[in-house]
Amino acid sequence: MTTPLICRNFIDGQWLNATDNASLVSGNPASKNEVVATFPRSTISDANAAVASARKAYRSWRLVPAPARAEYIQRVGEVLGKYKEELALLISREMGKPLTEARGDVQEGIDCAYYTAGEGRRMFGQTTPSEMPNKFAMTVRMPIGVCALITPWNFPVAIPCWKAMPALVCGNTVILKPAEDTPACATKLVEIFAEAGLPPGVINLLHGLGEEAGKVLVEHSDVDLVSFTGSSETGAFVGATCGRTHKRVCLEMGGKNAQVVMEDADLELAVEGAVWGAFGTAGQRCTATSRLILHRDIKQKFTKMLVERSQKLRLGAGYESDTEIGPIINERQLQRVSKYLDIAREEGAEVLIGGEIATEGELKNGYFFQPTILDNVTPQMRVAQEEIFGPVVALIEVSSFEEAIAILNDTNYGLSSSIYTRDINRAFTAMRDIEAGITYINGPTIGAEVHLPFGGVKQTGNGHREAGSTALDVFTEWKSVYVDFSGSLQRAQIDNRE
Ligand code: UN1
Repeated sequence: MTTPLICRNFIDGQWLNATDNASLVSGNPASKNEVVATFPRSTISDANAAVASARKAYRSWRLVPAPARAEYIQRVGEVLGKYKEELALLISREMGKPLTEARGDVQEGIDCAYYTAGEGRRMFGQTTPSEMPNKFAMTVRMPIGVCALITPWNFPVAIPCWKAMPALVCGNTVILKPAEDTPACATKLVEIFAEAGLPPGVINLLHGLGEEAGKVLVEHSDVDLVSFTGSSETGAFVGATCGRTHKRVCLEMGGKNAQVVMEDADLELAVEGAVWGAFGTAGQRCTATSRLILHRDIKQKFTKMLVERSQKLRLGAGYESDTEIGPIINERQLQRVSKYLDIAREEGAEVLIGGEIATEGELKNGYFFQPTILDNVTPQMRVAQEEIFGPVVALIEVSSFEEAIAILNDTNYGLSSSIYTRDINRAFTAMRDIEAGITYINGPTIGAEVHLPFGGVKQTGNGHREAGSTALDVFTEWKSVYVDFSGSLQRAQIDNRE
């Protein structure tokens, strides 16, 4: 056990406690009694101060040339690289994921920095002919203003990076409100932004509870945009509030991602993909595989191979070298996963392996859930429809490709998807017919890269895509500019006709 870290808010370049000094604690999910950090329980006045700081900084930041703003982000990438190992260890301790995955989380932030820095010298608009003589027409991207970024605990570095970096390169200022479970990761990340030399107020950090600090930001009249990743329930509140207050809003919510395995698939590869997709990060990814749609001809063989592989997975603290599956983030989530197992049993699913909270040896000190495979699941069962966010995967048998795609699509969500097949025609049909923001062919449902759009259809999101060049569409608005150099009044739609 180490001494708890003391985290503070970062407002206008100052590290501050909450105005009334109230604080909260974050823990180590692999060791229930260990406090990792204390952090401010921000009040309304802290939130107001963060918004005022971002508003003030916006006046000058928007005028810094985009390539110069991008150079700050480039430096954030370099500084992140310097602290990669330290930050990965902290992620493992506070969030729980195995070190290799934690390093990937930081690397995703670094990749995002370098990719986004490049956008500072692109951010292309268009020039287009005018319908009038001696008139010039073009489009330019404009920053939006003050952006509140509300981020989850499962990717405590990558997700704040892929929101903050494009927001900043586009000329906005930001207030990061990180999840209550991972305040130390967010603090270290913002320290890194500060070390890279960002001017005061350009990035602010506001800790606290979602229903307090987060809610103030979402309702605040001086916040122009909210970018939220998290549960569908909170997303509905964020979306409705932003609708009422006319804010720009980008929502990234749940998934019920499926991997299809056809009868012609490379089964070894498909099993490997399923294990990683379903149990990586203990299933706590929006992109996690929570349904395996299996062709009946291979189902028995595939299931046997999957069970054998999954039984060998080693659970443990993320920072222990042989750990493959880390803990669930907290007691509430652990109970939620457990409750879904009760539901699965009531609905008639068969638990092939797992199904219980793991308590052997050291595991009882943390929030561990056994990797779980549910068989005999029918498409309409709750465990086949609702996001569980744990190491639980449901097996669904199908008799044809068409049935597989129909079942894959039959959910309210549409984030990630995957199909294993060697048939090129099926692969292309799947690419066309699957309703999801991301489709993998012969790869698992997880593994998105930062330079491609990230997001989903249906109730997963509200039509935006983060990452890639599409992040610019979230964090800018278009302005159409007309320059008339004719020296006379030229009326569009009227004076261009005889
Ligand atoms: C998430 O699950 O919230 O594709 C993000 C992946 C990661 C990002 C996941 N690169 O699984």
